[in-house]
Formats: sequence, C-alpha cells, structure tokens
Amino acid sequence: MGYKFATKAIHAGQHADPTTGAVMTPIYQTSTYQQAAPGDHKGYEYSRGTNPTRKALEDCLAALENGTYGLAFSSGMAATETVLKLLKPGDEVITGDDLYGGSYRIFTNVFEHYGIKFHFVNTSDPERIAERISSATRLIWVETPTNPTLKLADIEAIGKVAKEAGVLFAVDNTFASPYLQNPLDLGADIVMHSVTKYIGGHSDVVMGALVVNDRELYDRLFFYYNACGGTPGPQDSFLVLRGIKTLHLRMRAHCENGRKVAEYLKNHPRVEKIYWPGFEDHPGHNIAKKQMRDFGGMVSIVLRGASLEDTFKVAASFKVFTLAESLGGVESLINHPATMTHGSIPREVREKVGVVDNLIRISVGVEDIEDLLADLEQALG
Ligand code: P1T
Repeated sequence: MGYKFATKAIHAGQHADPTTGAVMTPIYQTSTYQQAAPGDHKGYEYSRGTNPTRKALEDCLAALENGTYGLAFSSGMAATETVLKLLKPGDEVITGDDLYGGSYRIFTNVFEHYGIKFHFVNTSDPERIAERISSATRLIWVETPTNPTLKLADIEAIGKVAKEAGVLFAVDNTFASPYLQNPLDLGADIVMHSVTKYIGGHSDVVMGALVVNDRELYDRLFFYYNACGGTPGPQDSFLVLRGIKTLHLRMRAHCENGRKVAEYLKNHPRVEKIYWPGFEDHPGHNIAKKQMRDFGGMVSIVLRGASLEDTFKVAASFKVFTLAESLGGVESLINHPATMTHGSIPREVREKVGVVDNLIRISVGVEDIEDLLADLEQALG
C-alpha cells in the first residue's frame, strides 16, 4: 500500500466486514473454522496458526514497518524466542551490551543452554560487530535506542556488515516504534517489537511482533509460530488494532513531552547525567538524526550522589508518574532498571554500561507537560 503513515495506521490490513459491513474488524473469538470437506476451508483452520482479527493486525504492522509479512506473538519475548529458534547448537549471535533485561536473560539463561553463543558488544560502533563475526555467526541482534541508556546503533552501517557476512540482522525497534524508525528500509532483515509498549500504547495488552520482507524467512518463522504456539488471542489483537489508530498522534505528543522533560532535567542540580538522543552532545545524536524522525519519549537520568535508598525514595515520591515496569503507554512511568526491568543482569555486567543503582528511566507520557514538570520538580526536590 503506497499510503503515508497515519493512513496506514488507521486502515492497513482492515476492511469492512463482508458479512455485516462492520467498519471495525470484528473480534473473531473462535478457536476453529468449519471445513466443507477436509482441507476445503476459507483460509482459516485453527486459531493458533491463523485468526482473522490477528491477521488484520499483522497486515497493519507489516505496512507500518514498510514490510511484507507480519507475525504477532503473545509477548515481545515470544517474538524474540521465535527468531532464536532459527538457530542451532554451535551458532553464534552478536548483540548489544545494553539490552532489555529480559532479552539478556533469554540469551544467557535460556538459549546458551542449547549451545548458542552470544557476544555482547557496543553496537554503537559497527566495527565492534564486524570484528566479532566468525564462520559460526548467524544473527546480529540490535536494540536502538537501547533500553535503558538510549545508545544508538547505525542500522544502515550494521546492515552492510551483516550483508557482507551473510548473517541475519534483527532490530528490536520497541523504543522507537515504527512511527520514528523503519529498520527494514535501512537494511535489517527482521524487525521485532514489544507491541506492549508504544504500538499498543495503553498499557492494557502484552504482545510482540516480527516483520520481515523475505518470503522464505517468513515461512521459517511462521513454522515456529504455529508449531510452538506463542500467538495472541483475538481480543488482544483487536485492542492493539484500536491502539495503532492513534500511534502517530501519540508519538508526536510523546516526542514533544519527551523533549521538554529532557530539557528541564538537563540542568537540574539533582541530575548528574542524562540520556536523551535529542541532545547534540549525545554520542548517538547524528545517527538518531539520520535514521529516526524524532527523538522519542524515553529519558534516563542518573541522580547526583544518590544511594540506592535515596533513589528508591525519589522513585516512590511521584504523584503523576507511576512507578512501574514497562513504557510507551499514554501515562508517564518511572522505572528503576537496576532492580526492576534489568534486575536479571548481574551487577558487574549492568554497571559497565551505566545501569547503576542511581539510574532512573522515565517513559514520558502524553499528559499536560506542566503537570509532568511540576511532578518532577516536587519528586526531585
Ligand atoms: O514485555 P514483552 O512484551 O515481552 O517485551 C519484551 C521487551 C523486548 N524488547 C524491549 C526493548 C523491551 O523494552 C521489552 C520489554 N520491556 C519492559 C517491560 C521494560 O519496562 O523495559
């Protein structure tokens, strides 16, 4: 579909229901489908593999990422797991040293047990990736911006490294959302999303997604999707389709509020360090400008001289921001990565990349900015 983003967000994959004319895609709450004779059906056999509500969502997700094939999963982790199932014992993966804690956990505590080796490097430097490539490398897995220190990876440059080496290249696009960044256009083979975040947008669904262009790759992923069954139900698919209709509006507001929160915090006496890719002195600023349409709604700060106890006190003192895991919903959230989202990463590993005890991650929502700034002022004060 040659439409622009907002039109795709509202319409892609969806059409009026042929039986009733319902404008919104119905929730096809069915596990199975009648067959006139064995194998004679309307394209749907069993809802683990295919369901019309989920299909509409998958087509919409594919369109938003300028991809051809979408697959929805019961969580972001189920989507990640499905990519890892393409690998075999002895295969190697090159990935980032700053990742969502659950991604680090599935790599080290699940798939390493199946004989897959993971190399954690600074993905802000494509050279660090290139020098790790060996004949056993099968996959490069990159988050950009990273969770939680918002490091940038140059997707186009890494895509070239991957292509030259004949290695699959997957980008976790959760923090940017398809509104801000489309990795397939820049040379990635697979885009992964925790749909739970900006795409769903309302903190009421846990879901994941993969989008690809290559038919053979899609078929391999679809095999595991159907064979292993980590697929979401129609009700959640409906909720996400509904959420996506305002993705562009929400993202503009997240970016606008994110900028104001970052600018407010930059010179705050309680803030020792701030991570937000929109600042010119952010080391990934030029990459962000090149590959993203704006800088997003995530901001992380290190509290000056704060102990773990001081940091907990600040984290618990917000009134508009809610202390909770997750991000990307319309409501503003505060997270303490070291003990919450990244608690499964050993201290010495996480501290090396800045996930220290006095780091706070902020998911800036779309509330009135004056109320958000006043809440930051009272909580930091
Ligand atoms: O939570 P789930 O939908 O399974 O997605 C996992 C995931 C994958 N990738 C990134 C970059 C993520 O941030 C997440 C989930 N993250 C959180 C819950 C969080 O608060 O960081």
